[in-house]
Amino acid sequence: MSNLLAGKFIVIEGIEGAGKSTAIKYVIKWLEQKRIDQKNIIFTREPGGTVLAEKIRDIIKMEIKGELLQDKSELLLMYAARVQLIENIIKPSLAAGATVIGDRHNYSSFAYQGGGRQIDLALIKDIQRVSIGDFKPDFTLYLDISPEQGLTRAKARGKLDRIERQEIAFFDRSRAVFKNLVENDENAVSIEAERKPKIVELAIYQQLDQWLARLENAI
Ligand code: Z5A
Repeated sequence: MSNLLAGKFIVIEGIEGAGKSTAIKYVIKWLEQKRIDQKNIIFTREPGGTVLAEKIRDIIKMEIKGELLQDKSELLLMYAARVQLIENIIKPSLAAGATVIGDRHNYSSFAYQGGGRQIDLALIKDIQRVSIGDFKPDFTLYLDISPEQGLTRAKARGKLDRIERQEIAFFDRSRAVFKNLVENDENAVSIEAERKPKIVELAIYQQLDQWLARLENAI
Protein backbone atom coordinates (compact mmCIF):
# COMPACT_ATOMS: atom_id res chain seq x y z
CA MET A 1 0.00 0.00 0.00
CA SER A 2 2.74 2.44 1.01
CA ASN A 3 4.34 2.07 -2.44
CA LEU A 4 1.35 3.81 -3.95
CA LEU A 5 2.09 6.90 -1.88
CA ALA A 6 5.77 7.02 -2.88
CA GLY A 7 6.42 9.77 -5.40
CA LYS A 8 3.10 11.49 -4.75
CA PHE A 9 2.60 15.23 -4.28
CA ILE A 10 -0.23 16.20 -1.91
CA VAL A 11 -1.17 19.88 -1.67
CA ILE A 12 -3.22 21.82 0.89
CA GLU A 13 -4.90 24.99 -0.36
CA GLY A 14 -7.23 27.60 1.13
CA ILE A 15 -7.43 31.23 2.16
CA GLU A 16 -5.81 32.60 5.35
CA GLY A 17 -6.80 30.95 8.57
CA ALA A 18 -8.44 28.03 6.78
CA GLY A 19 -6.26 25.69 8.85
CA LYS A 20 -3.65 24.60 6.29
CA SER A 21 -0.79 24.33 8.80
CA THR A 22 -3.06 22.35 11.11
CA ALA A 23 -4.18 20.10 8.23
CA ILE A 24 -0.58 19.32 7.30
CA LYS A 25 -0.06 17.78 10.74
CA TYR A 26 -3.05 15.48 10.06
CA VAL A 27 -1.70 14.51 6.63
CA ILE A 28 1.66 13.61 8.19
CA LYS A 29 -0.14 11.56 10.87
CA TRP A 30 -2.13 9.76 8.17
CA LEU A 31 1.02 9.00 6.15
CA GLU A 32 2.71 7.59 9.24
CA GLN A 33 -0.34 5.39 9.86
CA LYS A 34 0.19 4.11 6.31
CA ARG A 35 3.72 3.18 7.37
CA ILE A 36 5.48 5.88 5.39
CA ASP A 37 8.83 6.48 7.05
CA GLN A 38 9.29 10.02 8.40
CA LYS A 39 12.43 10.47 6.31
CA ASN A 40 10.34 9.88 3.18
CA ILE A 41 7.88 12.67 4.01
CA ILE A 42 8.97 16.04 2.65
CA PHE A 43 7.15 19.21 3.64
CA THR A 44 7.24 22.32 1.46
CA ARG A 45 5.51 25.68 1.53
CA GLU A 46 4.81 28.34 -1.10
CA PRO A 47 6.05 30.85 -1.70
CA GLY A 48 9.25 29.45 -0.23
CA GLY A 49 10.81 26.11 0.51
CA THR A 50 14.34 26.77 -0.83
CA VAL A 51 16.88 29.35 0.35
CA LEU A 52 16.25 31.53 -2.69
CA ALA A 53 12.49 31.00 -2.71
CA GLU A 54 12.34 31.98 0.99
CA LYS A 55 14.09 35.25 0.08
CA ILE A 56 11.43 35.80 -2.61
CA ARG A 57 8.79 35.09 0.06
CA ASP A 58 10.26 37.85 2.25
CA ILE A 59 10.03 40.30 -0.66
CA ILE A 60 6.42 39.29 -1.36
CA LYS A 61 5.38 39.70 2.28
CA MET A 62 7.20 42.94 3.09
CA GLU A 63 6.00 46.45 2.49
CA ILE A 64 8.69 48.63 0.89
CA LYS A 65 8.21 52.27 1.76
CA GLY A 66 7.79 54.42 -1.35
CA GLU A 67 7.63 51.55 -3.85
CA LEU A 68 4.51 49.64 -4.71
CA LEU A 69 4.96 45.96 -5.64
CA GLN A 70 3.08 45.75 -8.93
CA ASP A 71 0.49 42.96 -9.22
CA LYS A 72 2.26 41.45 -12.22
CA SER A 73 5.60 41.54 -10.38
CA GLU A 74 3.94 39.77 -7.46
CA LEU A 75 2.64 37.11 -9.87
CA LEU A 76 6.05 36.62 -11.50
CA LEU A 77 7.73 36.37 -8.08
CA MET A 78 5.27 33.62 -7.10
CA TYR A 79 6.22 31.64 -10.21
CA ALA A 80 9.96 32.34 -9.80
CA ALA A 81 9.75 30.89 -6.27
CA ARG A 82 7.64 27.98 -7.54
CA VAL A 83 10.17 27.04 -10.25
CA GLN A 84 12.98 27.05 -7.66
CA LEU A 85 10.97 24.78 -5.38
CA ILE A 86 9.72 22.38 -8.03
CA GLU A 87 13.05 21.89 -9.79
CA ASN A 88 15.31 21.84 -6.72
CA ILE A 89 13.18 20.07 -4.14
CA ILE A 90 9.85 18.64 -5.27
CA LYS A 91 10.84 16.81 -8.46
CA PRO A 92 14.06 15.27 -7.03
CA SER A 93 12.18 14.20 -3.86
CA LEU A 94 9.37 12.59 -5.84
CA ALA A 95 11.90 10.86 -8.08
CA ALA A 96 13.60 9.46 -4.96
CA GLY A 97 10.29 7.98 -3.82
CA ALA A 98 9.33 10.50 -1.15
CA THR A 99 5.82 11.74 -0.50
CA VAL A 100 5.79 15.53 -0.73
CA ILE A 101 3.25 17.69 1.13
CA GLY A 102 2.82 21.23 -0.14
CA ASP A 103 1.40 24.11 1.90
CA ARG A 104 -0.11 25.95 -1.12
CA HIS A 105 0.79 25.55 -4.80
CA ASN A 106 -0.30 26.73 -8.24
CA TYR A 107 -4.02 27.20 -7.42
CA SER A 108 -3.04 29.93 -4.94
CA SER A 109 -1.74 32.06 -7.83
CA PHE A 110 -5.02 31.71 -9.71
CA ALA A 111 -6.98 32.47 -6.52
CA TYR A 112 -4.93 35.39 -5.17
CA GLN A 113 -3.37 37.00 -8.25
CA GLY A 114 -6.24 36.00 -10.57
CA GLY A 115 -9.22 36.27 -8.20
CA GLY A 116 -7.94 38.71 -5.59
CA ARG A 117 -5.81 40.99 -7.78
CA GLN A 118 -7.99 40.39 -10.84
CA ILE A 119 -5.14 39.56 -13.24
CA ASP A 120 -6.48 37.86 -16.37
CA LEU A 121 -6.58 34.09 -15.71
CA ALA A 122 -5.49 33.44 -19.32
CA LEU A 123 -2.27 35.36 -18.63
CA ILE A 124 -1.64 33.30 -15.48
CA LYS A 125 -2.21 30.12 -17.50
CA ASP A 126 0.43 31.29 -19.99
CA ILE A 127 2.93 31.99 -17.21
CA GLN A 128 2.15 28.62 -15.67
CA ARG A 129 2.77 26.89 -19.00
CA VAL A 130 6.14 28.54 -19.69
CA SER A 131 7.41 28.21 -16.11
CA ILE A 132 6.19 24.88 -14.73
CA GLY A 133 4.66 23.21 -17.78
CA ASP A 134 2.22 20.44 -16.91
CA PHE A 135 3.63 19.74 -13.44
CA LYS A 136 0.76 19.38 -10.95
CA PRO A 137 -0.15 17.80 -7.61
CA ASP A 138 -1.45 14.23 -7.41
CA PHE A 139 -4.05 15.27 -4.85
CA THR A 140 -5.29 18.62 -3.53
CA LEU A 141 -7.16 19.15 -0.28
CA TYR A 142 -8.85 22.54 -0.41
CA LEU A 143 -10.02 23.87 2.98
CA ASP A 144 -13.06 26.06 2.45
CA ILE A 145 -13.79 28.85 4.94
CA SER A 146 -15.46 32.27 4.76
CA PRO A 147 -12.95 35.15 4.68
CA GLU A 148 -14.59 36.63 7.79
CA GLN A 149 -13.96 33.46 9.77
CA GLY A 150 -10.50 32.85 8.27
CA LEU A 151 -9.28 36.38 8.96
CA THR A 152 -10.65 36.28 12.51
CA ARG A 153 -8.49 33.20 13.11
CA ALA A 154 -5.48 34.80 11.37
CA LYS A 155 -5.85 38.03 13.38
CA ALA A 156 -6.05 36.12 16.66
CA ARG A 157 -2.60 34.77 15.80
CA GLY A 158 -0.97 38.20 15.41
CA LYS A 159 -0.05 41.00 13.02
CA LEU A 160 -1.36 40.65 9.44
CA ASP A 161 1.05 40.86 6.46
CA ARG A 162 0.73 42.86 3.22
CA ILE A 163 -1.64 40.40 1.50
CA GLU A 164 -3.63 39.56 4.64
CA ARG A 165 -4.52 43.24 5.00
CA GLN A 166 -6.59 43.21 1.77
CA GLU A 167 -10.32 43.92 1.98
CA ILE A 168 -12.84 41.07 2.42
CA ALA A 169 -13.89 41.33 -1.26
CA PHE A 170 -10.34 40.33 -2.27
CA PHE A 171 -10.67 37.07 -0.31
CA ASP A 172 -14.23 36.52 -1.54
CA ARG A 173 -12.88 36.60 -5.11
CA SER A 174 -9.96 34.33 -4.15
CA ARG A 175 -12.33 31.84 -2.54
CA ALA A 176 -14.58 31.83 -5.62
CA VAL A 177 -11.62 30.98 -7.88
CA PHE A 178 -10.43 28.24 -5.52
CA LYS A 179 -13.92 26.69 -5.49
CA ASN A 180 -14.19 26.78 -9.26
CA LEU A 181 -10.77 25.17 -9.75
CA VAL A 182 -11.53 22.40 -7.25
CA GLU A 183 -14.96 21.67 -8.75
CA ASN A 184 -13.28 21.11 -12.12
CA ASP A 185 -10.39 18.99 -10.87
CA GLU A 186 -11.04 15.29 -10.30
CA ASN A 187 -7.90 15.11 -8.14
CA ALA A 188 -9.03 17.85 -5.76
CA VAL A 189 -11.59 17.86 -2.94
CA SER A 190 -13.16 20.58 -0.85
CA ILE A 191 -13.42 20.29 2.93
CA GLU A 192 -15.69 22.49 5.07
CA ALA A 193 -13.08 24.03 7.34
CA GLU A 194 -15.31 26.10 9.63
CA ARG A 195 -16.19 23.03 11.66
CA LYS A 196 -14.55 21.92 14.91
CA PRO A 197 -10.90 20.78 14.54
CA LYS A 198 -11.73 17.12 15.31
CA ILE A 199 -14.45 17.05 12.60
CA VAL A 200 -12.08 18.64 10.06
CA GLU A 201 -9.37 16.13 11.01
CA LEU A 202 -11.72 13.18 10.41
CA ALA A 203 -12.91 14.66 7.11
CA ILE A 204 -9.29 14.92 5.96
CA TYR A 205 -8.58 11.26 6.81
CA GLN A 206 -11.77 10.21 5.02
CA GLN A 207 -10.78 12.10 1.85
CA LEU A 208 -7.24 10.72 1.96
CA ASP A 209 -8.57 7.17 2.44
CA GLN A 210 -10.91 7.58 -0.54
CA TRP A 211 -8.06 8.89 -2.69
CA LEU A 212 -5.83 5.96 -1.68
CA ALA A 213 -8.66 3.53 -2.50
CA ARG A 214 -8.89 5.12 -5.97
CA LEU A 215 -5.14 4.66 -6.44
CA GLU A 216 -5.49 1.00 -5.45
CA ASN A 217 -8.41 0.46 -7.81
CA ALA A 218 -6.46 2.01 -10.66
CA ILE A 219 -3.75 -0.71 -10.50
N1 Z5A B 1 0.16 33.60 -2.05
C1 Z5A B 1 -0.25 34.19 -3.22
O1 Z5A B 1 -0.76 35.31 -3.20
N2 Z5A B 1 -0.07 33.52 -4.39
C2 Z5A B 1 0.53 32.31 -4.47
O2 Z5A B 1 0.69 31.74 -5.55
C3 Z5A B 1 0.95 31.71 -3.24
C4 Z5A B 1 0.76 32.38 -2.05
C5 Z5A B 1 1.60 30.37 -3.25
C6 Z5A B 1 1.44 33.04 2.12
O3 Z5A B 1 1.21 33.33 3.43
C7 Z5A B 1 0.83 34.20 1.38
O4 Z5A B 1 1.15 34.14 0.01
C8 Z5A B 1 -0.66 34.13 1.47
C9 Z5A B 1 -1.13 33.86 0.06
C10 Z5A B 1 -0.01 34.33 -0.78
N3 Z5A B 1 -1.05 35.39 1.83
N4 Z5A B 1 -1.88 35.87 2.40
N5 Z5A B 1 -2.56 36.53 2.91
P1 Z5A B 1 1.41 32.40 4.66
O5 Z5A B 1 2.01 31.11 4.24
O6 Z5A B 1 2.12 33.19 5.71
O7 Z5A B 1 -0.02 32.30 5.20
P2 Z5A B 1 -1.18 31.36 4.82
O8 Z5A B 1 -0.77 30.42 3.77
O9 Z5A B 1 -2.37 32.16 4.52
O10 Z5A B 1 -1.37 30.51 6.12
P3 Z5A B 1 -1.97 30.92 7.50
O11 Z5A B 1 -2.48 32.31 7.59
O12 Z5A B 1 -0.90 30.54 8.45
O13 Z5A B 1 -3.24 30.04 7.63
P4 Z5A B 1 -3.45 28.49 7.77
O14 Z5A B 1 -2.16 27.74 7.70
O15 Z5A B 1 -4.47 28.10 6.77
O16 Z5A B 1 -4.08 28.32 9.17
P5 Z5A B 1 -3.53 27.61 10.53
O17 Z5A B 1 -2.25 28.28 10.99
O18 Z5A B 1 -3.55 26.14 10.43
O19 Z5A B 1 -4.75 28.03 11.46
C11 Z5A B 1 -4.98 29.38 11.77
C12 Z5A B 1 -5.47 29.45 13.24
O20 Z5A B 1 -6.75 28.83 13.32
C13 Z5A B 1 -4.56 28.73 14.21
O21 Z5A B 1 -4.53 29.46 15.40
C14 Z5A B 1 -5.26 27.38 14.41
O22 Z5A B 1 -5.01 26.83 15.67
C15 Z5A B 1 -6.72 27.76 14.25
N6 Z5A B 1 -7.54 26.68 13.67
C16 Z5A B 1 -7.18 25.76 12.75
N7 Z5A B 1 -8.20 24.92 12.46
C17 Z5A B 1 -9.25 25.34 13.23
C18 Z5A B 1 -10.59 24.89 13.40
N8 Z5A B 1 -11.09 23.84 12.69
N9 Z5A B 1 -11.38 25.56 14.24
C19 Z5A B 1 -10.90 26.62 14.96
N10 Z5A B 1 -9.63 27.12 14.86
C20 Z5A B 1 -8.83 26.47 14.01
